[in-house]
Amino acid sequence: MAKRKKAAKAKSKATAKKTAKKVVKFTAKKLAASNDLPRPSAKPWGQAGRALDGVRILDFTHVQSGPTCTQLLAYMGADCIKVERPGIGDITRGQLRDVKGADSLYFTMLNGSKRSITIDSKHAKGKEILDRLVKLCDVLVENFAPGALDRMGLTWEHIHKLNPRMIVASVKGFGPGPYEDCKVYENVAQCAGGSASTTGFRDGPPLVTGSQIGDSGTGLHLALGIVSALYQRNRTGRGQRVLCAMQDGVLNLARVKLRDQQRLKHGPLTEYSQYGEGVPFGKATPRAGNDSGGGQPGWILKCKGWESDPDAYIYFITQAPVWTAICDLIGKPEWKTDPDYATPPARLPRLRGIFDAIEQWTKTKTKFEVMEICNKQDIPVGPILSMKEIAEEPSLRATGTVVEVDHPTRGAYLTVGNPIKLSDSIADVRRSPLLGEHTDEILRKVLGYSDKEVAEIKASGAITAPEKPTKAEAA
Ligand code: CAO
Repeated sequence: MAKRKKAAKAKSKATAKKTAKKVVKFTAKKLAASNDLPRPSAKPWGQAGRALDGVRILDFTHVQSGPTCTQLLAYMGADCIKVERPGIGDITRGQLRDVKGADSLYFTMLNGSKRSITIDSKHAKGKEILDRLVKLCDVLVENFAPGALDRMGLTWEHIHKLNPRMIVASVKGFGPGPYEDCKVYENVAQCAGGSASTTGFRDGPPLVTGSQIGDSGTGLHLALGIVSALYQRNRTGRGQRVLCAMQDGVLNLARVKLRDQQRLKHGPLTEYSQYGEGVPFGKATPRAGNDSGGGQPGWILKCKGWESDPDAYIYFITQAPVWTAICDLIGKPEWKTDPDYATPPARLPRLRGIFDAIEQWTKTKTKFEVMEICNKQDIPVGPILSMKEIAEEPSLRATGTVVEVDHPTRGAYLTVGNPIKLSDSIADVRRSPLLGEHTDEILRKVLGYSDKEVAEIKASGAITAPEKPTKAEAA
């Protein structure tokens, strides 16, 4: 009797399972039909390929701004074909060289996960190969000086005619206007984008920042433009031009300073320490030293060891909700109720004295001790980490933000992996290519040239550097 009951129970369980499966199948099928949505992948997370698999990029970038953009897209899974001038390549291969004869870190850290083909874009046969690439790629990315791409014959009209789906993405120094023809490097953009005039100390000259907000910052903007254009192409079926001017990119990152420019019309900027020091404001947003950009006052303070270690400092934010905890920590419990210190507006004119008092405490601790103690109490602080400390930080290695890759001519080197983490698209950070390393492979496997055609191309001089004349020829 018990046996029969058990069998019946098992049968009904199996039928219920089958029905549930049917319902799920039916619903998914119906959904797919009605919304034209693909079914969710059944592959485990992180094993369903990468976000930009299938996107092919004709990468005409050089130096820093363009290469940062295409490296990110390559990390996201795009097949990035970097076109370089035969025999020379991206100029950064040889700049700031640390290992004789090997590609520099300048180059290797900006061109990971890409393939390299050498093509002389001004050679007739080279132009023919490029046209073929244009037809087979989704995006052309370039950051030549204004007009250089057109001079190669790769005008928007020409590209669009060959491949109406092609997205043409460019970094230029300036947008249309009086400076549109200018060549621009990082620090020029930092200055023209409003960053330098607002960086540094009030009594010193304008300063550029070590973060490459002009180059890498604009590369990031361009990457977003490209991905958006790819998304729109799904609807329209056609490509478009994407332009990011470095001046615009820097201004976008420095927008809080344009905010402050407008606030100046209505009175002093009370969170700037200049206000507490009684120094009048001029007509433009001033340099604010290490003042916190937002409404939570902060400053960089010395920590134990500052006399010999240039990085023994911490950024300390006196966030209002944790003010009482700060008072207790630094031995100033009376400030919790003193009307001169108890409220954020009362503290604003006294910030210098407040930070001096906090520093008396931070100087007795290492920056990591301050970090430990303050974070337990939710007080926001940030140690000033040196690049040595960052390179050696195990948690950054564990997340793939700092990656060690091997290289055939220079050996292992550190690079910055993908700072954007996608749970179903795991970045595959590979070493940068040698100059022209994939020329043969791309000619045959991507462009479909036969052995005979590849031989002709090689003989034409379109993919190889011109032979150096012998002494006799030169004479
Ligand atoms: N085959 C043949 N010629 C090639 C080639 C190839 N594969 N690749 C590049 N060239 C040629 C170009 O056609 C161009 O020649 P022409 O001027 O005769 O048309 C030339 O190489 C170099 O172009 P360029 O003017 O861009 O290079 P540059 O070193 O003089 O200037 C830079 C560099 C960065 C100032 C300029 O490219 C620029 O302003 N770019 C836009 C802004 C930018 O990205 N700046 C960031 C730089 S990183 O700090």
